[in-house]
Amino acid sequence: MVFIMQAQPSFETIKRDHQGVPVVKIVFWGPTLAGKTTALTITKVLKSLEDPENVYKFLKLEDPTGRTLFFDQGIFGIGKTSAGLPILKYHLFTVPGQERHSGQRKVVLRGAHGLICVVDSEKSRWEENKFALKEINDLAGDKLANGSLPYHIMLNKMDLPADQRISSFEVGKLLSESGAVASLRDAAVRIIEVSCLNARDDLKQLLSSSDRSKIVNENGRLKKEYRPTSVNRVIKPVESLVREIIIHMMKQQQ
Ligand SMILES: Nc1nc2c(ncn2[C@@H]2O[C@H](COP(=O)(O)OP(=O)(O)OP(=O)(O)O)[C@@H](O)[C@H]2O)c(=O)[nH]1
Ligand SMILES: [Mg+2]
Repeated sequence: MVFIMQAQPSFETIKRDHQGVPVVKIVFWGPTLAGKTTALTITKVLKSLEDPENVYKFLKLEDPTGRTLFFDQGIFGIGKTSAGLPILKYHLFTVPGQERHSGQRKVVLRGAHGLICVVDSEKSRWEENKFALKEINDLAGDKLANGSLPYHIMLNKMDLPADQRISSFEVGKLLSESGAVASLRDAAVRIIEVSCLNARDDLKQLLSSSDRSKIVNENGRLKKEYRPTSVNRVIKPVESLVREIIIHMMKQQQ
């Protein structure tokens, strides 16, 4: 009898910070103006409302037109050990989407454990989306298809009128044709439709809510059930990736 050993995809090693807390790196990828910085900012605002002690760093580096220069970053934690440290930290980065910044994107991508590809649903941005997806596919090699670099696709700007938007199906087709996913079905489960604009507006409305005592707990933290749905959709890919990376981590330790 012949046994065929299947090679385990090699997952990026997880480093620990100076206090021994494991830190995972997640990168927001995508063309300029797709909404990467906006998505990171929403994550930061939500985390500051729900779990402020677990917000460690937030930094944006923009040019005068608001486009990212080099990268933005935020470091957030999960839970708390008896020593008062988080169980895990996740370090989020955005790449600068303008095509001329390809060198910086490569540097930012190095060592990533997870990826969120932000796709601009505006029809006129199809070529820019294609360029960004092709670039990540070329850089990541077979890591996307073999699961060693888990990823999600955030199809942003769903607030635009339907006739001005590309559909999830078209993005899925592009993904499966590029070889990043095994099939259209695989692509479909990785795509989430969001509107960072709606999420931002809903957060603003929540913050101006006249009855704050109802939405916060005894420590003044926003109760999870009051997370607006639009915001939940923006946060979901990060939360799913963190879960997937933890599972990888545990498998590797076995
Ligand atoms: N209509 C609409 N506009 C959005 C949405 N999300 C972001 N924007 C706008 O799109 C523009 C670009 O957003 P950014 O988050 O700065 O884009 P980026 O992907 O970080 O761009 P680079 O830093 O150049 O790579 C801003 O004017 C945002 O307000 C959305 O869901 N809908
Ligand atoms: Mg940006």
